[in-house]
Amino acid sequence: MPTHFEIHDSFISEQNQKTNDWVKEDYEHLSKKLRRQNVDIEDLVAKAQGFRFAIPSWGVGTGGTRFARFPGAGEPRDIYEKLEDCGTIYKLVRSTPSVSLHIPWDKPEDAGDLREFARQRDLHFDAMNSNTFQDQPGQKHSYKFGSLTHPEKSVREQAIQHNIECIEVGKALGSKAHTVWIGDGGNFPGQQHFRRALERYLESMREIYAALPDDWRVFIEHKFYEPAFYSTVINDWGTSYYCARELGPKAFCLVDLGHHAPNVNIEMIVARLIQFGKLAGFHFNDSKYGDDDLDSGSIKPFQLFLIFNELVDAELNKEPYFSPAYMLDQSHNVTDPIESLMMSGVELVRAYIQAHLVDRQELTDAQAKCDPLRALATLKQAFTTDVAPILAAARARAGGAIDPIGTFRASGYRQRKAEERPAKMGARASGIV
Ligand code: RM4
Ligand code: MN
Ligand code: MN
Repeated sequence: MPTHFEIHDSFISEQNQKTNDWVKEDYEHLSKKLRRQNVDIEDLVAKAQGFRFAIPSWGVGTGGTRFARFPGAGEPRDIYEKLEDCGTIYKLVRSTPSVSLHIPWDKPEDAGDLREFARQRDLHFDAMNSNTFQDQPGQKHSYKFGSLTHPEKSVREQAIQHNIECIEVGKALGSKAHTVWIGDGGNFPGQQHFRRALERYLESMREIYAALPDDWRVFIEHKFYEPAFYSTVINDWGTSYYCARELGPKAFCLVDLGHHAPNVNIEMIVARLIQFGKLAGFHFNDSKYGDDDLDSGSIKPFQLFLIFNELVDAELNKEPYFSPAYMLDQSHNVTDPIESLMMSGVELVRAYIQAHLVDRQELTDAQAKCDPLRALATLKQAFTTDVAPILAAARARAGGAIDPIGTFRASGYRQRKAEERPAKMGARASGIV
């Protein structure tokens, strides 16, 4: 068995020594500042350490666009190497103990073996993801004109069986949720009968729902367009909510940030789903124009904060059925995926902690007294507080890196992986293409 390069805990703590003193200084300063606001910084460190989110197996491979993919040296070639990279991310940031698998992209040959491999890296498996938006070699029926909503029963049946198979694989891996995103829709007016297509979706989903174990949830992921450019069957949160209600108590609505038209008020959608007890969780990413799958917090950090403001408000209010599953769903086309995922993850925790800094009493008063500027100022005060020392302390105390990207680069991990992982002839491209 060849040895695989790993970043050791001792290397991380050595690297941390370089900046430890500054972090301490900044931490003390922030601690004093927060005390004036009656906030105990230690509570926030604990909150930051408790925030957990999953890495998608497809996110550690280099992504691409419709035009090209530019693979990076040393990228993972199979699910075991992907888990190695996920383990590395977890070591450095300490907030990503789970991995979400896309089937069949990362279908394990031996689920028990993969589960053990993950366990050795302190990882476990988050939601499963089915794929009926492309055809696989040897597949009997094509999804060219749809899957769960296809007019022909045999095609729908094949797509249903695929989803049930995902649940079976997930059971063996210890997963507890299944995410269904379909690309079904039409490119031409008249191509589909809108109501009948949705009826067929529900009929198919009822069969998938029936295959869920008692302690599982199913997540419906909506998306307003792409790959269908005229109409999409599960196009918005309203449709998703309707379906989740029709299906039953184990069905919830998943929000992928990139799946909305530009300028849509996503935080309000989040609030609605919380209020209706149907928020499944998130696929975090950022976007400028469409499903760009850019890094979280890179384009609209204030929007990310406002979403977390709703989440923290629900957390503090102990809203019923509020148990969101968090995941990054991004495509890294021009960066090292490990670096992007770490930086994006830090942005999630940052928004979460900043949202905890919102003076809720002040906000409620401002709302009651119809004072919009005071309300906005209350939010802005939290959003403009630099919480970086809290995030660094949370990571470092858990054994992670003060500077995850600097430490990753200094370790030479990617170069070592480039030696260990020479390109396989005929290997399938990883990442979203
Ligand atoms: C879709 C959607 C799904 C993801 C695929 C790869 O746009 O976001 O969640 O599984 O892309
Ligand atoms: Mn997604
Ligand atoms: Mn997407």
